[in-house]
Amino acid sequence: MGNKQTIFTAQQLFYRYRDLAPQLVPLDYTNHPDVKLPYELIGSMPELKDNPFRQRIAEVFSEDGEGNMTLDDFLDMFSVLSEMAPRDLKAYYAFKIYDFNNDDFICKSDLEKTLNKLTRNELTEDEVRMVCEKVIDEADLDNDGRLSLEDFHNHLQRHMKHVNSPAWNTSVILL
Ligand SMILES: [Ca+2]
Ligand SMILES: [Ca+2]
Repeated sequence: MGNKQTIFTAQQLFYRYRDLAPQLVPLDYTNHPDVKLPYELIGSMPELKDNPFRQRIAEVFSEDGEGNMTLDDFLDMFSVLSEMAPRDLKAYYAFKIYDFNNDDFICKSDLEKTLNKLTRNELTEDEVRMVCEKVIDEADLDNDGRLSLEDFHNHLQRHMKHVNSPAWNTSVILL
């Protein structure tokens, strides 16, 4: 994600949603049809297909938590992925995406999974462990060994000066 993201109107997004499965999605939404598109279709979209977090992104934005998306889920996801979305909102969702076990904290195992995905498994186990320890060491302000949303937020704030670097865009916030 990041960098150049086209901004879509809600109507354009509706048609993109519908084009994924025209046989499932009616043109008329006035009666709020109970439609969900399976993750396989969502994850294959050009915006997501190369993103190592595509499944997590879809899970976080889907009401069922499994990546199957209603039109509303889909619109929410694109509004956060849009380059117009406020950075705080992106940070909030990045936190949720990294929180693999959904317990509202990024613990060491969440961070290891995050790092493995960010680096596409190019680091050794020891390297991953070292980086995770360093991040927790730096960011865990209340010393409970895991990152709350607040810890995460403060950590990002302190790195804001690098905000325009490509590394920041692709790694700290992947949305
Ligand atoms: Ca967690
Ligand atoms: Ca903490």
